[in-house]
Amino acid sequence: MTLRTSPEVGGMGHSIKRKEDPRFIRGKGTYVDDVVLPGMLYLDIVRSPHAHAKIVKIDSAKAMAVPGVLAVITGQDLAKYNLHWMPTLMSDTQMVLPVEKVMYQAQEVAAVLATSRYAAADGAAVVEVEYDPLPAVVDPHKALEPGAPVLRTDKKDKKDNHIWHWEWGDRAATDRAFAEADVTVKEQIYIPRIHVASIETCGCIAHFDKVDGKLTVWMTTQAPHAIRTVFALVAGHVGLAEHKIRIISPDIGGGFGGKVPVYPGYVIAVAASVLTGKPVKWIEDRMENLQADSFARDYHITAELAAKKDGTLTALRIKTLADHGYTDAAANPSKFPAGLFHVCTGSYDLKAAHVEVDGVYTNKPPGGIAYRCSFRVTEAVHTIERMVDIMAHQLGQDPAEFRMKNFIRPEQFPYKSALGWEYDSGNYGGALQKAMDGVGYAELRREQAEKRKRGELMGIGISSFTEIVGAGPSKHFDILGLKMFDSCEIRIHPTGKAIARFGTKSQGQGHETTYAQILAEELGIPAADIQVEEGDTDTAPYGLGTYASRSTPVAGAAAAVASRKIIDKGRKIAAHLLEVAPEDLVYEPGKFSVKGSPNRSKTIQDVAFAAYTNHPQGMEAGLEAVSYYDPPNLTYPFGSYICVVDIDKGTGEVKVRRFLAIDDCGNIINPMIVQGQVHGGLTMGLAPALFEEISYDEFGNVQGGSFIDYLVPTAVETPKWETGHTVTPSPHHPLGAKGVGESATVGAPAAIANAVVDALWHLGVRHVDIPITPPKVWKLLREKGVTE
Ligand code: MCN
Ligand code: CUN
Repeated sequence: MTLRTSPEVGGMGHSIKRKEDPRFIRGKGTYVDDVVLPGMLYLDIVRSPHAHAKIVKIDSAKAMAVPGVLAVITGQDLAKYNLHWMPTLMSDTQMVLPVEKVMYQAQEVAAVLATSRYAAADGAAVVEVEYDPLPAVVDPHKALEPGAPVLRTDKKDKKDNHIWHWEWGDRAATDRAFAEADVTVKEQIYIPRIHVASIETCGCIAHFDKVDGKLTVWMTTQAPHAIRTVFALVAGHVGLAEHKIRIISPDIGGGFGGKVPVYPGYVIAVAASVLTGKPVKWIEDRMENLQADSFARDYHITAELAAKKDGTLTALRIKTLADHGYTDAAANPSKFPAGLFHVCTGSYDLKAAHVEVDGVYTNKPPGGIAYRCSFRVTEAVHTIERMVDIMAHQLGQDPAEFRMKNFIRPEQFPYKSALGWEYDSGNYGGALQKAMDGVGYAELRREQAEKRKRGELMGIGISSFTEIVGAGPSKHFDILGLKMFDSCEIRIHPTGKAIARFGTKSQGQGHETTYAQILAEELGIPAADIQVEEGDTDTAPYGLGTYASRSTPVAGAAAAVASRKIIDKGRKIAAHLLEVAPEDLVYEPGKFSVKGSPNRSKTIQDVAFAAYTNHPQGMEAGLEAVSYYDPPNLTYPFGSYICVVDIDKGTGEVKVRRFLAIDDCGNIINPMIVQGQVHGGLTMGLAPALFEEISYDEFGNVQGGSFIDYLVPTAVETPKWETGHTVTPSPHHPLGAKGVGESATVGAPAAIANAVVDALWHLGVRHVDIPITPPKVWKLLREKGVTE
């Protein structure tokens, strides 16, 4: 049997010759798409051309006549097992396959099961579906108007398209502060719908073994344990109990938040495997991935900021419409339907703030997942950084000085924000100063003034963001009731080598390296002697997975705590070997020695051997520990980014000339990995700032559903990133570390947008919505009377 790589399923052509790769073991691939099992069947999915339509009839006859096609699965088939609907992570409901109507273009309508990928595709092409189109609701504002068609007719008592209202903060105090303010600014900000475009699309191989009654699913998931539990809860009634489900998440080719939800394809593959007893593979192609998987952002924001004459900020007021598509499938902690959006006071000492968000149904794919953003933090950062910039310009003050004046000062930490967060540590002025020195801020401003005289358009944009990552303290954070702790289990073998397993799941962040480093530092065992494993629910301890940059803040802390448990036991064993009291020993990584006689010592390897060969009587043998770490607080990484742009008056093109990112993620475990995370994150921040958007026409037809018009930046469009850091440790994390995986994506778009507006402010431009494309800028320039 040949390897099935993406090109043959219409993927983006990343055909790596993995047959020669020694890691590739038949049936145990490194990527989900590599898993090849004997007798494997393939799924292809029939998708709706309509955004909203009744399904009148599905005719499978022609498809069944295609050689190799075994079955056409419809919603009616799943309904027999009550599997046609499933819960979303936000306790809403979504269709696996529709019975009555479809709710967005490219929604799954039926699935074709066949003996080859080709036969499945040929079958899917000839399934005949008769639709009765219904009016599509595309604009979330219109969705809320009286008389708008009610979309969720499956919900008996639902009379409108409003999902939830959520608000936070002191409304009265905020209103008062606005009434008393000398200056206020107000802006409409739209943060468009975008899509994670990870290298590998989503997919799985589900294998139900009829002999032992066990289901194994190789799956592109960022949260294997949570998925196992969800599967058990959803399919328990058809006999899938949790101990009979094994989720394996191998290399998944990038996650970025898009591989947190459960997609219908997974469920159909599982159902098909349970029914046939054969392994069933489902891998989406690129267009399916872009058009039908969960999206991010899509926030329509009205923001207001108040200040005193001297430029002291006083209050923030925000109202937001959140377009969730046809179901609220956000991957947010249960308590927070708008995620952590209420970190929107950012890096500034604002005394009053109030934020409201309303979730709305429309005829679009479900969401919103985060896309390299800790639960709506990108939206929050973009809003506050744009607003602060507008206020600074409005007051005629330098945006850097203005920020310096309004930052939360280092001595104010731990700082309680007006919206209730307790920021653990920060030095915002330090990071901004370092960025300003690094780019030569004063000189750039001089250059800008000169260029402006000559009519050239150059802008300097700043983003001094505060992130909030590491969910989370279990008293506030859960997903579907599962508390958001995370875990590390360490076993030291008799010869002093170790295996450590985690509840998280790397998608390219290098956990194998950085976790081994943490353990090596704590235990004094060389990193090369430590095997790090994640992503197999049969072996790894339970954890909530990798997203929201929580691995270092939570599982990284668990690694330190579990190591320290090992050391505690090791100390007793060493004391026994050295015939002294445990208190008489001093520990340095890898070695216990007697106080005052450093020559009398035992290494961690001596201790490990003794734990199995010569442990003290009365003590349990072995050297193992596990930690389920519940962080006392989130971590608040931050940074200051400065972007310099030149705008071409003829074409409207924005050229990022320089971009300097100063990040602070507390103590750094691995500088190279952190730099890599920042580089990747910056490119993923550039993308929505200048290129990426998924929009819909009035009928709900997706625009931007392929790489022809969903513009992912390549190396050509990406500037040379300059990076640096400051170090402000987290006071509550055992290693003083904060997360960093999303900082750059969160912080970068505002720096770019601010730079563009900075270049155009003197022309009367106050705000430009991202993506800031050449046609948008060209049109704006012409409106302002600028010609070449
Ligand atoms: N790190 C470090 N020192 C610190 C903080 C982090 O050395 N003070 C290292 C960590 O040990 C880890 C990496 O940096 O190896 C990222 O750590 P962390 O910030 O804890 O984030 P996670 O590991 O939880 O990764 C999640 C984050 C998210 S949510 C998205 S989205 C994203 C991101 O990581 N998706 C990615 N970066 C990605 N990078 C790749 N290659 N692929 C993805 O899908
Ligand atoms: Cu926010 S996208 Mo990441 O959390 O997987």
